[in-house]
Amino acid sequence: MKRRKRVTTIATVLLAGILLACTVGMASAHFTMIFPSDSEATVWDVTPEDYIAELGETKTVYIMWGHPYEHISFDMASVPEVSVMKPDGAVLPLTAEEISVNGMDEDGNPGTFVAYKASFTVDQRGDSVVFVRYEDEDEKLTDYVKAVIHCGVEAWEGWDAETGQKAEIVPFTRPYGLEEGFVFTGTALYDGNALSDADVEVEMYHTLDLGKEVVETAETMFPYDPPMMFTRVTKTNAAGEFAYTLDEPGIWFVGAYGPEVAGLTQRSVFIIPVLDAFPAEEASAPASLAGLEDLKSRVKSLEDKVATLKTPAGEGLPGFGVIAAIAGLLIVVYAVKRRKR
Ligand SMILES: [Cu+2]
Repeated sequence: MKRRKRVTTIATVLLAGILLACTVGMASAHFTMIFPSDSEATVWDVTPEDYIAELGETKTVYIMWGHPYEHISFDMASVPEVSVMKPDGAVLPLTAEEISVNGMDEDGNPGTFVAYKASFTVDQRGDSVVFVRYEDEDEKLTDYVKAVIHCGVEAWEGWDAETGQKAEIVPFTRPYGLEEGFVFTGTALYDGNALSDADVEVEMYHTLDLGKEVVETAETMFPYDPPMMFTRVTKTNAAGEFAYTLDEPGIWFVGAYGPEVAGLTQRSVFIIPVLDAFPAEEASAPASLAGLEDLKSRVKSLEDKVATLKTPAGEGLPGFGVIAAIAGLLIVVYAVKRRKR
């Protein structure tokens, strides 16, 4: 018995050591980011509105490689293949041009990183699907990434298009007009077939300052496993379907891990911009609630006053004090009702 316990303890210590070694330097997941930002200088200030285009507008998408949640950047190790599928289904290959973007490396040092950009003109109303294939030998990943650029009132055509990539997420949920707290659902495909029982990682993008702050908070609050807050995980069912609640406004990444081919894991990624709650919640709500409580307590004290003023039975008409108190009570009740509306 004793010996068995000792063996178990040694095994536990060894396992803990191995786990720790794995965790160091491996924080959240790598993702290929497709950001249709306003300019090269403001590439990181991407908003959900950047995924909206006007007819005739030239959109430039910036393609970066890194950990979106922590705002950690890595050089892109190969040239990404970039294309756009127009609302009518026509596919246009785009030219990827190398750029360098400012960022922060794994160790928290500022630096510049190899990234790419590509442009196209939005010449049809509807949804243009930008799709990218990027191979990273170091990370042993091939990413097949999609982002939707929407154009036109009620022109909700094309967002669920299949581009025919080797690995691909096809959404059930229209990926725009989504608010924080909405659920995103889709199917992961590999070679055109359902990718069943696959890990799906879900991660939100942060700007540099916000990323640093939120990572620090997570490390303080969840020291036993901070990355569990950076990268959320769900799975696909037998039909390749998955669902996840996107609970904060911002740019989200959803990636389904497919099979390994020649040592590289084939992953499909979908990028989803999420808006603030609409309509905006009233900031004054707590204040008016406090006011309501105050009125309630005043009603209560007036009720008490009326009770004490009440004349004993058979002693004639109630006095002036009672009438004044009742009148006061009615005014307060009226005020409360108005506030409640
Ligand atoms: Cu990573």
